[in-house]
Amino acid sequence: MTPILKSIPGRPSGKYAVRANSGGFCPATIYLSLFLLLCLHTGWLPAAPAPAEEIPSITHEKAYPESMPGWPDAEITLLTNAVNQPVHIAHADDGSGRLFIVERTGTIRIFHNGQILADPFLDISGRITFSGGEQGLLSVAFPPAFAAKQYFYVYYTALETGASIVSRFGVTADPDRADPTSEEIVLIQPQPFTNHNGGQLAFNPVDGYLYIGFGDGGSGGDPDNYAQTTTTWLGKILRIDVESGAAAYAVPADNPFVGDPLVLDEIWAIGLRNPWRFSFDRATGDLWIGDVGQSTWEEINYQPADSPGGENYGWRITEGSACYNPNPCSTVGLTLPVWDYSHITGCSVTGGMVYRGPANSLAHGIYVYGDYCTGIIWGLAWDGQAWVNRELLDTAVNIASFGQDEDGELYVADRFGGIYRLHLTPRYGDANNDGQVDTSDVLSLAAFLGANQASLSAPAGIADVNLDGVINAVDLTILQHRLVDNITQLPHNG
Ligand SMILES: [Ca+2]
Ligand SMILES: [Ca+2]
Ligand SMILES: [Ca+2]
Repeated sequence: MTPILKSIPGRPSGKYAVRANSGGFCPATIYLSLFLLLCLHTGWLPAAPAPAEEIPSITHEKAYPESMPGWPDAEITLLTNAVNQPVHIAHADDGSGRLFIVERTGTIRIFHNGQILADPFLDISGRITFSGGEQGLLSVAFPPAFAAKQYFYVYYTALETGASIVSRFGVTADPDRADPTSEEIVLIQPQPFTNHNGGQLAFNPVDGYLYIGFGDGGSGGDPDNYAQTTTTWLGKILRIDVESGAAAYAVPADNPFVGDPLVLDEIWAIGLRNPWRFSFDRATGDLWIGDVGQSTWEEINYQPADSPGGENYGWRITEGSACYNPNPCSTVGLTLPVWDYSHITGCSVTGGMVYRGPANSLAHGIYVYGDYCTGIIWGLAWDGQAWVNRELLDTAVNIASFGQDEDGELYVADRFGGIYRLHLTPRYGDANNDGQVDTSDVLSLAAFLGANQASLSAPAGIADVNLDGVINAVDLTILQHRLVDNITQLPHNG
């Protein structure tokens, strides 16, 4: 993936931002005038509403262009509510098709063949505390080649001490039951307060190392400035090697601060407040971090796969892209978020995942994330010049986590409810890729097919409304009939 210059687009206005070059709604009367002008200019004239066999002859065809992902239609469907306070969803990449649902209260449940198995995969509820709202069993991660290894890692808050513990557990002869007596502790991080524990574990698909997210230790405003203090793991993402056989782990030799006596060797990135859900793009290895803000800004951070690490994501100097403490501040040396949104729109970001599922290849590359409080799910993508953020769905879900299955399809965990499947379906006809199918798309498609050969904002598959593999006047006519003449339904999206 091309390294990205971190140009920060304007903040989202209202519920979501609209890309600067997107077409707005074009009333039919205005559209008709413009369209006629355009057609006169291009020499292509639309037929009057006509039966299919009289669709005008093809004047131009173009191969699919390269462009940004196509904004999808989104909906969620409940898979199961037979879970208690789910806060994480993972798969084992072992071909079993199982989803592992982490319950904050100390159990991991298996969702398989459409139901939650009666017996938990793991039950360590006797050794954790979840008395604080951000404490508990917070995530599970399966190492590369888990199918052969049959062990995995969890992050939890320890009973009595409240410390954060990362441990390894083995699976029994029954693949659906882990052995709670097999615990091997990888590391322990004492916690000064009960909140901001971070809690994400994830293996980087490129380097195979385990990444661990720690919050700033809690309270409010990071009173001890832990996130900018490089002699603590608090407020950091760590990168360690738990698979080389070294006990309990090894530090990769290419960690960014190895050899720097002022920084702990495990540290990969600093300046995080409460990285509640980070993930790696399964196709590229890019790292995406949702970092929960203090009281004003929620943020998304992006780290390309070829980064050597060592980024300072700013907290508590910055909250989102704004100065926090001190204020005013210098942002020299800081990596500011690629996107942030204010507490007008939400209150606590839940970082998500880049969509790579088979159900909608046109949407590949969109980073899907949400807000815990408002239940809004957004997509964030790079259009070649700027970051574009768009609301995909406004839900009633307290979004505790996103997850994906072995194929890459996405799921949503409701902290006070169940597990939902997130469906992202192509929005055929949205030629200008603004998230709406309207008459402005007819104009965009006509311009694309016309003599001036304008580029499409959407991946071409979106404009190929009859799915015959080419974009041509037939697609334009279908779209025109649907939207202007209101004669036919699009063959897709109803
Ligand atoms: Ca930050
Ligand atoms: Ca559109
Ligand atoms: Ca077509």
